[in-house]
Amino acid sequence: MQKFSSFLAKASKSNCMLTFHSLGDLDAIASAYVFSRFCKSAKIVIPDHINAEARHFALQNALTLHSLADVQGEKFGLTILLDCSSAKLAVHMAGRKIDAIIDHHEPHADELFAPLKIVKEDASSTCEMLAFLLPAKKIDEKIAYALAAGIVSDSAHFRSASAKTFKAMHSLLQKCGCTYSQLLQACHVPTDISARTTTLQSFQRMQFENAGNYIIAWTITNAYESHAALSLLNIGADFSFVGHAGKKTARISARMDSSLSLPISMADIMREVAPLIGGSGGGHKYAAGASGDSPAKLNEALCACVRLTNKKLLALKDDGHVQKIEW
Ligand SMILES: [Mn+2]
Repeated sequence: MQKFSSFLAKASKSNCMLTFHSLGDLDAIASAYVFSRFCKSAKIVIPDHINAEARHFALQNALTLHSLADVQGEKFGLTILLDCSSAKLAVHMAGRKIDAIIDHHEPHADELFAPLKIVKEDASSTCEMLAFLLPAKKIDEKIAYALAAGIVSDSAHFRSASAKTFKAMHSLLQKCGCTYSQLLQACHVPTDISARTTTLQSFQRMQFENAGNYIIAWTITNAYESHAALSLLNIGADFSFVGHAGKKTARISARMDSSLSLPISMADIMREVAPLIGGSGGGHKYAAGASGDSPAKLNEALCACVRLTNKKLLALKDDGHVQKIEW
C-alpha cells in the first residue's frame, strides 16, 4: 500500500501511458480512465480493439483514446498496464519498460513483470482493486461511476462477487448518487441488431433433444455463434452447440449453463470433436469453441457434440442412466 501511494504521487507529476489487454473491456477502460485522473497528464492507449461496452463508456465520458501508432516515439514518464499481466494479451508491451501492473487475473505462463506489480486474483475486477487502492477522499462522482460500472461488468452482475465487491459497491453507489438500476441503464449497450436478427434466424433451424432432465440444443448460424450459443441457454437449454460454416472454415461455439455443477467440460467436448472439422478446440468448462478448415463436416461435428454430451450425461450414474431429480 505504501508502495502504491508513493507510485501514485509519482504519477501525479508524470506524463503517463495507460494501457490494458488486447480487446479491451469495460473494466480495462474504466480503470484506465480512473487512473488517468490521478496522473499529471495521461494518454489511454488501446492495443487493438475495444468491445461495445467499453466504446459506450468512452463516448459517455468523452475519452480520447490513442492507438499505438499515435504515440509511436513518444516518451512517457510512466507506463502502466491495467487488467492484464500476460505477455500474449499485451503484445504491444514487447520491448517496453512497464512501471506498474495492476491486475486481477490468475497468473499466466507468460507473466509480465514491473517494479510495482499488484495482482489480486480474488478481486472481481481491476476496478474493484482500484476502489480500495485509491485514496477514498479523492474518489469523486465520475470516478465512482466508472469504478462501479467496471465492477458490475467484470463481475458479470456480481456473479463472481465477494463480500469486498459489495463493500466497494456500497460506497461507490453512494458517491455516484445513483441507484443500481440507474447504473445498469447507463451502462447498457443494446446488442447489435444484426446479431439479434442472425441469432433469431438460426433459432428457426434449431434442434434439441432431452437427455433425462437436461436439454441439449444445437443449430447452425451465419455469424455471431457465441451470441447464439448463449441465447440458447437463456431460452432453456442446458447445453448448446452452434456451428458456423464459412467458405473454407468451420467453427463451433459450445456453452453449458453455469449453474450446473456437473463433471462435464465443454472444453473437453470441443477438443474431442475438433478433428472432425479439421482443427482444434478448447476453452473453459462452461464456454468453449472449436475451429477448423472442413466446413463440409460441420453437421457431422454438431451431431458428435450432442452424442458426446449425451454419453457423458449417461455416464454420470453407475446404472447407466441420467439421474432423475426428484423434487
Ligand atoms: Mn478485468
